[in-house]
Amino acid sequence: MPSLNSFNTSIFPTWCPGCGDFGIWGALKQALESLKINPDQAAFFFGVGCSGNISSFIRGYGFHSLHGRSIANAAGAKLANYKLPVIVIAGDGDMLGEGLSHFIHAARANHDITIILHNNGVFGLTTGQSSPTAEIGFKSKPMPWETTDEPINPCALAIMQQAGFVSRGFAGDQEGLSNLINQAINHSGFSLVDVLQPCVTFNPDKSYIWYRQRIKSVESVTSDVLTGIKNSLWIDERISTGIIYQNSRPAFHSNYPQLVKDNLLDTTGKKRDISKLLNGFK
Ligand SMILES: Cc1ncc(C[n+]2csc(CCOP(=O)(O)OP(=O)(O)O)c2C)c(N)n1
Ligand code: SF4
Repeated sequence: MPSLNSFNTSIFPTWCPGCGDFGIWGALKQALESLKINPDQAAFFFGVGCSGNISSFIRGYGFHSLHGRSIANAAGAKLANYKLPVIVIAGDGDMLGEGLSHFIHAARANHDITIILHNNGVFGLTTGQSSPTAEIGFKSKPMPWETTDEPINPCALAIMQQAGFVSRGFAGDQEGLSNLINQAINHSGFSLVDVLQPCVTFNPDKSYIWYRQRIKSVESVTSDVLTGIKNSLWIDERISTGIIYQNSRPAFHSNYPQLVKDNLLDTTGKKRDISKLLNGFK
């Protein structure tokens, strides 16, 4: 039986004091513990950023991807072993910038992977440039001119593609967030947890108080695309949290009997001799 400590490594997080990533880290460990998933029973795929640095702070099988490529690697792992819970952890810059096409295609294919999106409106690790979710008017030290681009709303985008499970959580509500992550992992199909994550250093205006004044639990989950998109929008100073949209579309792998009948890892893992291939690199 896993405990919260089962997922700790010998390295304590290097995030700035007060960073929302701490809450997400705690919520993830809590969700895994409640699901009784041991560190060796899931695979984590990390983007590049302060968020992706969690790779050093969470014990488990993991792959630190190239910038923007965590979803592509995660989808591949799921196809090779559909029995494995696959969790992607990345920032809004990584996933909605360079990685945006992977996000959209994985959502429309409904790959059975869980996305934990650290949404802080900035490229944190590279000192606060505006990310694709920054609101119009955002300014920071390395971005002295106001952002004029419309922000991307990852929940609306995922709903538009009829992803299976679309939710939004808050890093300042560890209990609620761990509950969302738990349900996202349990969902068979693409599951998004868009986490409102204060970056206290480079986006101090979007503080814990700022979010607390605006977040409101969504009244009910819907499977209607238009209602889901409407509920996902940041309107009138109100940001909905909770499970915003859910459907029962089959997950990508379950459309392919050959993947499900013989799990690729079980059938090919033991038999293949790759020495010839490796010798080619000598
Ligand atoms: C291919 C490539 N392009 C750019 C970078 C530089 N880079 C590193 S982290 C990062 C952005 C991180 O922002 P985000 O994904 O929002 O994560 P956060 O640090 O805010 O958690 C960038 C642009 C890189 N490492 N690799
Ligand atoms: S720069 Fe921002 S996102 Fe990165 S660790 Fe510091 S507070 Fe967190």
